[in-house]
Amino acid sequence: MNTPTKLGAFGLGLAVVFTAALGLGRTVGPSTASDALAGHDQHEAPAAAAAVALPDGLQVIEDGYRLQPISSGLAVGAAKPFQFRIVGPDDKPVTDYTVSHDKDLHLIVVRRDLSGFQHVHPDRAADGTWSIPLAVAEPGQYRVFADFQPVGRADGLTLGADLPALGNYRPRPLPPAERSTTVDGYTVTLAGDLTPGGSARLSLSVSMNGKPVTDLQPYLGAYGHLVALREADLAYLHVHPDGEPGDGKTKAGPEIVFHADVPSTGNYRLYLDFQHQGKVRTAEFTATAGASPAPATPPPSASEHGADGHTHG
Ligand SMILES: [Cu+2]
Repeated sequence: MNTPTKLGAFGLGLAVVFTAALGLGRTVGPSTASDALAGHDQHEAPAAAAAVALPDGLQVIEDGYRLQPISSGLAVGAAKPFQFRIVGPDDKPVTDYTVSHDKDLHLIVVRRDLSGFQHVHPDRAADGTWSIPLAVAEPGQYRVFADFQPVGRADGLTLGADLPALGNYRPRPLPPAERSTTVDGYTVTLAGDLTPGGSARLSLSVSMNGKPVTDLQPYLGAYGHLVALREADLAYLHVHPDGEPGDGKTKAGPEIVFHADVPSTGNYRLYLDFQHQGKVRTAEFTATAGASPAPATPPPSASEHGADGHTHG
């Protein structure tokens, strides 16, 4: 074995030990993110630390609770009833829920490319079957998230399942990161940065025709509801609003403040639901935590065009 190889192997060994130490620190040591989660969700047992490390929304079953779709897919264009159950550890549909953000259960529907976001509230039948008329605009592979808290649990769960909407799926690239976006004549501006492995304070300001909107209406117990999903695996971030309507300090706009626990570097898509003049609208942003990851699809390069030209010419 020559010297450079030995050094290389030694370096690799060091890297492995260092990574393992980091991993241990993340699991055992309280990070800012898990602190915030523990404080908010009342995780009490040390055994729960490992569960906290895994972001929400990546599993169809967690702690014995399963998201069980009854519908085999989603309807494109015209709405059809979408039905599902939450089945508990006792193998029975869950019928007792703790209200969170004004509802027993929040259903998020989004295509795998992070387009076509919907945040809806199904109705529950006595037997525990959830149902809502639902349509998506375009075919593709979709992810549905059920965000709920069963009675008897100190914290909420977000379970996710993939469902198809039949047709020709043409995924769209993630829109570039931006600080400002518009929806129905409203301009929403984002301040604050996603912090990998930490809790980020995000402020979203709503204006219309250049004037700050100061009469936002409470929606789901807050002046805004924010959902944040990680690009590629659609991990569902834990986000909570800063203050609530009627607490004497939270204003009805133009600024809505959230705290988001960000599990890693990468691109995220943020969806802000806010209500004004009786209507709920959704403003969407792409935001990057940490250094910008390399683009998934490199733009066509001159050499590729050259090669193509050579083949055909
Ligand atoms: Cu909801």
